[in-house]
Amino acid sequence: MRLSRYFLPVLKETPKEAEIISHQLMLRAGMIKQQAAGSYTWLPLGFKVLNKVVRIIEEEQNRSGAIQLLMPTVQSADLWKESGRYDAYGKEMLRIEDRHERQMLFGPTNEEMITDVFRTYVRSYKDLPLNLYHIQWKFRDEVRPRFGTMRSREFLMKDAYSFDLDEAGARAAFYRMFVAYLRTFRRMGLTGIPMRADTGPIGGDLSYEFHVLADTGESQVYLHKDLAGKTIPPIDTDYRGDLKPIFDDWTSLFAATDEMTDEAGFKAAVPEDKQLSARGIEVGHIFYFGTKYSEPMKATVTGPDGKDVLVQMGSYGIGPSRLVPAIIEAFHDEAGIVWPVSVAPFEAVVINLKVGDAESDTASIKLYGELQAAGIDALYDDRDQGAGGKFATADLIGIPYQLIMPAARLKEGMAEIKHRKSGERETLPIGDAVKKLVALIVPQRLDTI
Ligand code: P5A
Repeated sequence: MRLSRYFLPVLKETPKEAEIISHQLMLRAGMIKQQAAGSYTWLPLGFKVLNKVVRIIEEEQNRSGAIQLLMPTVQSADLWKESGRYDAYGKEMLRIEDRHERQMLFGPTNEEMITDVFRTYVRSYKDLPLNLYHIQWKFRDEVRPRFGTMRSREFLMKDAYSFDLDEAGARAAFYRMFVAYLRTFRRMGLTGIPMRADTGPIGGDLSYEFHVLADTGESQVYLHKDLAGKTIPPIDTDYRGDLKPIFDDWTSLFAATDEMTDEAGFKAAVPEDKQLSARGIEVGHIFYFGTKYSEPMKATVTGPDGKDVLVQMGSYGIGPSRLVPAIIEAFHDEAGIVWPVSVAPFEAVVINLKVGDAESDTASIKLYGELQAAGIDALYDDRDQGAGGKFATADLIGIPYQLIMPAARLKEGMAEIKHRKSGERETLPIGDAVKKLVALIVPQRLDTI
């Protein structure tokens, strides 16, 4: 992408309405624009990051055996009356009436609709286990939408739904998704810490929220220190085998939100030198709720003995549009965002310091082309403006590597690579720059952990 032809409305000033750093930086870096309370346009740079987050989620969901489909945003109230949640959901649900005066709603979640899909097609236990997911916009009329896309009214969710014959099968599905979540967050450079949590309006008795630690987090969380940097054991690429040991290992260490414990309970459970009381951002939430929906909606399969049994269900949510600011909360400095390579809007930027100078233009365009040919997601800053502004933009929008050729260096056949994270600059022959960047970038894509 040539920056002179891109749409990147960066702001010089920090907007006053933004209280937390991620919201400030998303506005300043031209990633989002507010349209109404809790509703945002994803501008090109923001949309590019959102898509990278979504892609990682898809890869890990697919790898775990979940199958992607797409359900509508607007739902019929009838399904929700069947499950009994139409009245129970309250004011968070945006209720709509169509021209025929039929009651509709903008979906806050999809347990009812997926149960309807399931009961329409699945008849036999032989079709189980099944896990279906989609990535679709949701609407919740939050009392306090705030912090930009962190808590918005319209937001993107990955929601998966598992169907099993019995509780043992449902638990195995739960463990599979649990491990997929650990891996998903790790691939974004984060440690997603599972916490016992309240099930709220989704229901059931088993649920874990995944939190990323950040000072600006909305939740108070209490955890065993060792969870913060815990490793995830390698698994079979297709998730065969028993994943309960990984679940047990991660959940044996204390971690809970303040909905589930208080300071006293926490201090009784964890040795003093291992206590970590912190703020957390909830980036995912997984539930096992058995027959809560299959029973009222009559979703059954024929079991091995020929008798009908209610299907056992769980649901598993991740908020991609919340993850983007959560990642920024974790990775930024005074100059701006410091994206991990795996979700960076561009992996490298070629900064032409002398646009219009034949030598500089030729060298920059050549390097930009070579980076693209090598599969690097590259940006070319070909704007006719001063070096200071170019460096400031590259730092602000957080591109992990900047490739620059100051005029004096160019004459010697040399270029510089600036590492956004450390600030380190290294000088190398222009001919080695692309190879060097590929060697730096490719392992950090984390697509094979
Ligand atoms: C699980 C999937 C559910 O809705 N039903 C389907 C279950 N869970 S949840 O915890 O209510 O939401 C799942 C994740 O969605 C994100 N999220 C939000 N993101 C931005 N703004 C919001 N207002 C918002 N509400 C929920 C969170 O990441 C949450 O973990």
